[in-house]
Amino acid sequence: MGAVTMEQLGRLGSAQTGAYLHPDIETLPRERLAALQLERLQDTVANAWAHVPLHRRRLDAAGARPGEIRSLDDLQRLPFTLKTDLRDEYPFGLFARPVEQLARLHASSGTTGKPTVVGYTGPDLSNWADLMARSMYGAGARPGDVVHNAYGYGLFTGGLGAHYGAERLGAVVVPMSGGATERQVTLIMDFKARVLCATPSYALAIAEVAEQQGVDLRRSSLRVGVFGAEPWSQAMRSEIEQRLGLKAVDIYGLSEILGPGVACECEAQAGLHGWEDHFLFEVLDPETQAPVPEGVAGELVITTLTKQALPMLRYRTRDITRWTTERCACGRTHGRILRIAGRSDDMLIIRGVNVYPSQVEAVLVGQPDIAPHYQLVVGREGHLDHVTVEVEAAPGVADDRFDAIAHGVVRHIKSMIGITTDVVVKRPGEIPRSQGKAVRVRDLRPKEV
Ligand code: DLL
Repeated sequence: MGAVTMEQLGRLGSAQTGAYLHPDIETLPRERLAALQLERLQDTVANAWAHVPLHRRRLDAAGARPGEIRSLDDLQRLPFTLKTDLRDEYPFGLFARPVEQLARLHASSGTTGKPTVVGYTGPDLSNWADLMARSMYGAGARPGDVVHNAYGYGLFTGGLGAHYGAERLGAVVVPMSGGATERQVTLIMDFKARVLCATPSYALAIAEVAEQQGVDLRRSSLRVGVFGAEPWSQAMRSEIEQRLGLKAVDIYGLSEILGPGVACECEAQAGLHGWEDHFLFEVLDPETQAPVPEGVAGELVITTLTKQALPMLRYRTRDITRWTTERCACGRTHGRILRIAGRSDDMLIIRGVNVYPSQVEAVLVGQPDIAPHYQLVVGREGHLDHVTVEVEAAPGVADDRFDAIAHGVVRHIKSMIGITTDVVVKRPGEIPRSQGKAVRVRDLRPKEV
C-alpha cells in the first residue's frame, strides 16, 4: 500500500468520529428523500388548509386542496406566500396553532411599518435545534467544543437558534450576543473557544479589535466559524479565515421559514446543503416564476415540510441563488444552494448593469492599501442610479495617497464589474462597524410614493 496522504488521513479521521450527525437522513438516497417530501408536503398542505384561512382561500382557488396533492410536481400549483402576507396578517394570522399552544415568538424589526412575527411549537423548536446541530456538526463543530455565540440574542433568530443548536449538539455554549467586542476577544481566548458563531462582518470586527489589542487570534483555539445572516463574498471568506485562523463556513436561514439552519455548508465549503427532509427548495425566474434549470441563478422559494405553528407554502425569499443536486464530496445527498448573491430588493441597476453589493465587495476585499470595510451610497442622477463606493484606507496608509488609491479602485471596479462609480477613501475606522448584519448600502434615492 502506498503512503497515505494528509488528505486521506483527514477523511479517515472524520469517518472514525462519524462524518454526519444524522447519517441516515443526511445520506438518504434522493428517491427516498422525495417520497418523504411528498408525504410531508401533503401533511403541510393539510395543516395550512385546515387552520389558516388565507391559505385555505388560496388553495381552494388554485384547485390544490389537501387531497389534490399527489406528486411533488403538484407543488407548482400551490400559491406563493409573500412577506407582505405576514405583514397583512400581523401578528398571528398565518399561524396554524392558537397562540397559547406555541412555545416561542420571534420577530424581525423591519425597516417599514410592522414587524414580521413568527411562531414555533415545542416540536418546531426541537426540529430547529436538530437542524442547527446538524449544520454545526457538518461545519466541523463537535460535542464538548466551546462555542462562542456572538449572534444577537433576542427577537432576532440568530442568537437563540445557534444557542439551542449548539446545546443539542452537546457543545458548551458561551451566550455572548453581539457587542462589547473587546470582551468578546478576551473570552474567546480565556474560555478557549473552538467555534465562533457570528455574522461575517462582525467576525471581521472581532478580528480587528483583537489586532488592536495585540491578540493574535490565529494562535487561538478557534478552528471553525459558522457565519451567515448576510451576503458575503469568497474574498471576504479568505480574509476572515486568514485573520482568525479558522475554517469559515456559510450558514443560511430566514425567520419566516425557521431561522438559521435552513441550509449550511459542510467542510467541503462548496455550497450550502439545504435540509430537504424539512424544506422543499425551488429556484424560479423572478419575473416569470418558472423554474430555472439547476445551476442557473434565480429567486429561492421555500416550502416548509414539518413546521406546525407556521407552515409556509412557496415562500418567496427574494434571495438570489443557484441550486445543485450534484453529489458533494462529503457524501450528503441533500442538494446545495450556492452562495447567496444578495436579495433582489438590494440589486442596483447602474446604467443597465445589475449589481449586488457583494460583487463590489469581492472586488474590494484583498486590495492593497484598503481595509475590508465599505459602504455603497446610492443616489439618483436624473433617471439613473449612481453609486459612490466608500472604502477605508488600511491602517498606516498616508492621507496623501488617498487620491491615487481611489483612482485605482475606480479602475478595478470598472474592469471587474463594468460599472463606473465614484470612490471615496476614508480614514481607518471611519466606516461604521457592524455588531450584527452590516449596513452595506445607504440609499439616498428619493422614495417612490
Ligand atoms: O438572518 C437568520 C440567520 C441567522 C441566518 C444567523 C444565518 C445565521 P433574518 O433576520 O430573517 O434571519 O434574515 C433573513 O438574511 O432572507 C437573506 O437575505 C439573509 N441571509 C441569511 N443568511 C445568509 C447567508 C436570519 N448565509 C435574510 N448569505 C435572508 C446571504 C443571508 N444572505
